Amino acid sequence: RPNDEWWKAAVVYQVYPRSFADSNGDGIGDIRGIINHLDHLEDLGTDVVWLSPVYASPQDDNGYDISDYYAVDPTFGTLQDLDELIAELHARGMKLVMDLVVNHTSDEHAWFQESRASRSSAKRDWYIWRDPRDGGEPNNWGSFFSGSAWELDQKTGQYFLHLFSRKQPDLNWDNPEVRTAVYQMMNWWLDRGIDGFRMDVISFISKHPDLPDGPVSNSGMWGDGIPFYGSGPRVHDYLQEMHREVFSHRDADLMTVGEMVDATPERARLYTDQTRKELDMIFQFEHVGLDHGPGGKFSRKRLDLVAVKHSFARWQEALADVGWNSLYWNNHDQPRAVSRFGNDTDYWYQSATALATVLHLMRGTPYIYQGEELGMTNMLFSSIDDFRDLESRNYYREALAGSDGSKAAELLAGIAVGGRDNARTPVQWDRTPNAGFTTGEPWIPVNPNHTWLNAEAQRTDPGSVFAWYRRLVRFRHEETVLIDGRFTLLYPEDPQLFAYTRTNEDTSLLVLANCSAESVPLGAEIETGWAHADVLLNNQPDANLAQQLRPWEVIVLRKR
Ligand code: TEU
Ligand code: CA
Repeated sequence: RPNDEWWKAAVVYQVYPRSFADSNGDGIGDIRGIINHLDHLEDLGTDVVWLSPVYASPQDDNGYDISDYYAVDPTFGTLQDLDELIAELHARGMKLVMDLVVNHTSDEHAWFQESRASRSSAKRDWYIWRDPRDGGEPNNWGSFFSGSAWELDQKTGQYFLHLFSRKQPDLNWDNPEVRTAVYQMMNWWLDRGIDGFRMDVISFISKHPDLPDGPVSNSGMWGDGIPFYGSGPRVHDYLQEMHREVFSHRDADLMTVGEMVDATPERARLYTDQTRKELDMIFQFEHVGLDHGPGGKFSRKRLDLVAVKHSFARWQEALADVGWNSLYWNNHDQPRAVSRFGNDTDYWYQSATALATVLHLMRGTPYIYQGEELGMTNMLFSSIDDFRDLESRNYYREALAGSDGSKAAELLAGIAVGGRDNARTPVQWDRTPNAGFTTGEPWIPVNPNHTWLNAEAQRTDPGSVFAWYRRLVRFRHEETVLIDGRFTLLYPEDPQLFAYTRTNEDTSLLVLANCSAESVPLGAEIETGWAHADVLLNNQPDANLAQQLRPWEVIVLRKR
């Protein structure tokens, strides 16, 4: 019987294929490009690769709009390339987790084509169709990508629901045929040898049957439907059914992680309690929302470290005895951590390593997003034409419409800091003109700092961000206290220090990070209590507890 909780000692590396490595010069990353860079992933110590979607797709949302779940998009390669990737990863002791995007499909999926063909279509009920209300949208829900969440189909006179773009119609999970078709597809992929799924917005699959209007905030005109589809009425039934139909009879080391925008610690306990047989872990959004301003992700406010610490501590405690956390700063939807939470100018190395450390040594499975292990930074996009992401472009268009244009610069500045394209600039492999990403024209600009910030420069440098991540990954593999140790937050109200202990019967770790650009004195209790402890990690030479923690200094100590 395999160790069914192996993923507690694992580190996951996310590949966003479009931006990882291009093997054929068309400017878009592809599966062959990933195969060519497996040494990098292996050197890091990666246990699991999470691959963002490579399925057939019109690429309206870079593959999160799937038109055929059983095919690889020619942009990324072929099914044979994918089989080769699976085999190569397995040969190196790594696993492959695929993205599962089943809250919605592409509007170009055959299911939707059939569904929209007529009101009497056998697949009409596979999607969420409603008659107009007072000649307009069936309810007030807004889409995540601006505008209404409803689109009128002229031919049949009904609206279909799309929580994301109008090219991403929502599936109707209340229809059992839909669920059977999804489970069949999942089984097909697991039979092909993949090791699990990252489930896109999976907590949105069960909508309140009445689809009531949602609350409208003062900043927007559309209502928020999350109260009626975030962890909706039947979501646990569906996940338990999925477990029975897909996972329960498999005797392999699989893992599942569900993306949940609406997650709370209480909900997370239900989703990840192993006895309930739903998911292994979830992605929650609390810590990445703390710098959102009143107008949302594109209007940011100053980050309050105390709030970040309290948030993490709450999740650590809530999932201490039941369930499990996933730990992340970054993914393909979030700005770069070192620019957002750290200091990418004066303390780039120090803050990248300090942030990595406080995250990785908590209880949970750490996720590294491509380029994070190099300390890649946000891109200073200066023109709306440089943005590729439909979320940013739609937001800009909608916010600018009706205004006299004077808001343009302010809007652009908000998108430049908060937009998803920050995470999507090409991985910086070397210092050559396109950073070794492509020999052609990259689909999105390469960050000019690749001349000094790149994998080639870091791979052999023991003082690099990459080397630091490698140490953290090894630590996760070797230290059981990271898995079973109790978490205790220290100095909870301190606005600069992020400090905590992890303790089990054998050992105690102290993580001390100065998350600021000023020096911080340490209390006497640390100096006396930990004076004889071993220094396991320190991102600056000569740790000295009697003195101050230098800007963005992190120290990890062990007592037995
Ligand atoms: O994202 C879900 C989601 O709601 C957000 O995090 C989203 O990225 C957006 O920025 C909200 O403002 C998932 C995927 O990770 C994302 O890439 C997709 O665009 C989205 O679902 C639709 O499939
Ligand atoms: Ca390519």
